[in-house]
Amino acid sequence: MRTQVCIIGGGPSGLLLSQLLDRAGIASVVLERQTHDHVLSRIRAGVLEYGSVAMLEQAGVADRVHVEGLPHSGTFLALQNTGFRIDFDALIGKGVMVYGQTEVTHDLYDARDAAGGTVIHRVEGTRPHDLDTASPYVTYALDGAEHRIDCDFVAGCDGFHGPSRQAIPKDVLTEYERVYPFGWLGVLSETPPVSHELIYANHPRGFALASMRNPQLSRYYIQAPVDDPLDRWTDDAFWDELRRRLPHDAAEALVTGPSIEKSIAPLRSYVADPMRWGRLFLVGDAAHIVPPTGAKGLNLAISDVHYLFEALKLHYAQGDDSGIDGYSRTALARVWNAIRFSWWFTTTMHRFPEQTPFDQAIQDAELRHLQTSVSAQRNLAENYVGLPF
Ligand code: FAS
Ligand code: PHB
Repeated sequence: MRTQVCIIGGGPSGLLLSQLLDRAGIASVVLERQTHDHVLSRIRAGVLEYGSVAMLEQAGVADRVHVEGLPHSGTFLALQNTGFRIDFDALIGKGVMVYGQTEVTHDLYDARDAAGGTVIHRVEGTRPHDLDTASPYVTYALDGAEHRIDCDFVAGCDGFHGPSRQAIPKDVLTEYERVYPFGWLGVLSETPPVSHELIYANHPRGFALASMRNPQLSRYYIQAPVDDPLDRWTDDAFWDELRRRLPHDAAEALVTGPSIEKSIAPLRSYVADPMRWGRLFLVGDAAHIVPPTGAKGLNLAISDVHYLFEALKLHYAQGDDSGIDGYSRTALARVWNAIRFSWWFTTTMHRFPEQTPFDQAIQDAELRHLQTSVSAQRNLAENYVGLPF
């Protein structure tokens, strides 16, 4: 088989890139390790930056976002059970859209199917080859048969554990990493959200987040030891701990119910540089990971797709490789802004095991400054809703 762009990974970044390329008349094939249903079973991100919504509009997959998505013009922060609001709209005239990654992926799959796009599921042993030549190719196995796809470019949209980043020579790649000494215990429940906007709570017992997916589906998180056995956290234990950490009015209003999903996710910051090697381009989690505190993971993947799509369009339409040659530098500049914000928000809102009374006093001062300073609130708002591409 031959195509112009071979995309490894059928998550949000791979599917979005394929959809955009298709609408620009550029052929692509998506290779996905899991089944269609497995990809759609993942419960992950919940907040879309305004730039991400614009990208979904550009891809022709934003109809449902504008019907079922929840536009948010602000968020709440809380310090020791007392909340205060950051008004994005008043501060910077922009907001975010609450719409689950699962739904984004659904919409992208529907669009690819409608366009007759090629997404090959259940592939095994996917590997890119000859990336430092003008004729790269990708091999994979499906149902025991070996296959090869010749292409012009390979997009590594295969997440943190995929093969693409591994294909970059170790002496070329620089890796930056910070692993946080805690995880997020997340619960999904068919209950009405406790607040019409998100609540990020800093508490002496640990961080908590009240989020949602729709008016009947709530998403909550509490900071927990990343190696905590999940069976330690009964639903009652989770709800009791969440109440202790939320602002008092939210704790009293909390509607609890059985969890329909419960999991603990580790937190890390990670960046791989460069994001391009020869004809290979790393996109999304294949190149970087952020702690979910700033709601940046999915949004960064979408901004990488924006830069790579524009670069490939320029190459095929005008034979101009300035976008391709500048992809890594341009994408990484925005990645590091999000890495910094996510790191700052994580260190400000969580309890660290070795935290001293001085560290605690600094967190309190940071949050009190946010509560009273318009410039501090504006800085948080412009980072949270998303910096321009
Ligand atoms: P993805 O990991 O989504 O997709 C990569 C795809 O490549 C997968 O479908 C995988 O099956 C496939 N693949 C892997 N290896 C392959 C191979 N060898 N061959 C073929 N295919 C292969 N972000 C937020 O903003 N907010 C959150 O709350 C949040 N919560 C998260 C919770 C968890 C548990 C995790 C893991 C991530 C979370 N994220 C969150 C980040 C997440 O949303 C990612 O940023 C987002 O999925 C990135 O999209 P992709 O880059 O497409 O990678
Ligand atoms: C979510 O709803 O899953 C969510 C929202 C905001 C975050 C992280 C996760 O910062």
